[in-house]
Amino acid sequence: MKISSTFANLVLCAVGLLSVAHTQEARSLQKRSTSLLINPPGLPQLPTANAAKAASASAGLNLTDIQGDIVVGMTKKQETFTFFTIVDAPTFKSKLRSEILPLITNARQMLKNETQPDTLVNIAFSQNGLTTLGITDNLNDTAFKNGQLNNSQALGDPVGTPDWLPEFTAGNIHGVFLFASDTVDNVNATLETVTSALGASITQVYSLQAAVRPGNEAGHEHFGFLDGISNPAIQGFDDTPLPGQASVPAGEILLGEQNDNVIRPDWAKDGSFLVFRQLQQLVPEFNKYLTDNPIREPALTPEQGSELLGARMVGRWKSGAPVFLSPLVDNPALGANSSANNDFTYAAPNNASLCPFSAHIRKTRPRADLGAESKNTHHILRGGIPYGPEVTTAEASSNTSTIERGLAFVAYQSNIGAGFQFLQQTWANNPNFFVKGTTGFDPIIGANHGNPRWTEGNLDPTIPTRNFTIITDFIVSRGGEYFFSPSLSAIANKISV
Ligand code: N7H
Repeated sequence: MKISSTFANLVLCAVGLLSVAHTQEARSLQKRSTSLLINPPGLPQLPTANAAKAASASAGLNLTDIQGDIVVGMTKKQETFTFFTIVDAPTFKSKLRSEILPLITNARQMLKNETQPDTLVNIAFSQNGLTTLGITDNLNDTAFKNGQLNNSQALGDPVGTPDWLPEFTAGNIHGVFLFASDTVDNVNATLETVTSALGASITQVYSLQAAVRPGNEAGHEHFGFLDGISNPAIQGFDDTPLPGQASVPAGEILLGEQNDNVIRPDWAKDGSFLVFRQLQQLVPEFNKYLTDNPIREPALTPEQGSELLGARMVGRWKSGAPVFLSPLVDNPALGANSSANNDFTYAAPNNASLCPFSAHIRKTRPRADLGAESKNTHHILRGGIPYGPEVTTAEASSNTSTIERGLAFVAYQSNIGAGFQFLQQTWANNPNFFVKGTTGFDPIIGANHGNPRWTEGNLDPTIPTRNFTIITDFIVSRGGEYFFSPSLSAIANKISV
């Protein structure tokens, strides 16, 4: 990235940041004693505030300038996404600066309960939104510039996007607020504060309320699998990755940092592209498919054979234990152990008998299949959360979804083409990846425009060439948008002026 910051900009930025950080921390210091994040066994923890401070000081990363949601992962308890249109740009800018910016939560605040706010508030803008605000600089990301609707065919969504919500096809989403807390009341109160501060300068297009699943399912997505285990550690933020965790240069996630080699405007530094997708999950239909197609391993009952098929589709058991390390049955102790549950590479024996080439986690991060992890430049930081209620008994017994539920999918990266788009299009949807002719689609997220998907890749270890044809998409894209989550100084010095 080529940066041409002037001294004046830097001073403005520093002054803006200091006052913002002080206002936020003064507010939150009076408040919180418990975390607004969940911490289920098996998921990586955030670095301590001191460790992150030391790491960021040596890397020159300004954690008070980076929006907090970028670093926290899939651990929010309650979260609402509020999509909006800007109808009065001058008023919006002025309110953004005076009323909203002091509420925006930065990365450093998230590292201690005492510095966390009542409700995390983050904001991100679509290309349409930046254009509406009069920002003409090119962020140099084609996917962002064109918007997600234009990308829908390449992503494998059905032709004409019949499943997309009309709110995502109307073309008037300019931005999104993320509100996250431990209670719905906090989220709603902050949503109210923000929307009344912005008044008639925006109209709300759509809100999606999401929440951690109840009881022992906390941290598990709706199919039942522990989610958020394998997120990369950002160098300069978390310098002590867990065994098997990818450690990525900050520039893979944040614009303008090391390894972001694209030319950007200087104000874009330390922002990140936020991919949002509302991914509906057909849970009873998924379960029925597993019941109907068990792996007939002599040592297993048919129920266990169905569980094994699901685990091999994902690459992990519901507990989070990887099939590569626990090939035949689940191992909950391994799943709950974050020092061990990501400690594998698919190397030696590098074949698909332990973990299929088509498994979701092998498709989206092939580890040693590509050689050293440093050869993989396609990392994303996932920050999604489940939405919708639990499966009802009527749905379970009829094998049919009647209520919508799924994953509010969020991914951060510095380059959508190398991140989310690449994982979806070039790996998950590509039947020839990793082994030409015998791997098939990612059975979880692979998309074929609503047409049947075939998958093999040694999904059934007892019959390695068994070909599975999946007629139903267990994940249905309801649409989404590409956003840019700017640094706090960019909001202060560019977006709100
Ligand atoms: Fe995926 N699932 O429940 O099956 N994902 N995912 N994902 N995903 C992962 O490691 C799931 C989606 C990645 O480093 C796990 O956190 C579901 C999209 C990546 O080894 C589980 C949906 C994309 C990884 C799921 C969904 C990705 C990953 C294992 C949609 C990108 C890390 C737990 C409803 C295009 C791979 C974990 C690694 C892991 C599920 C979507 C990418 C259980 C249900 C759209 C990079």
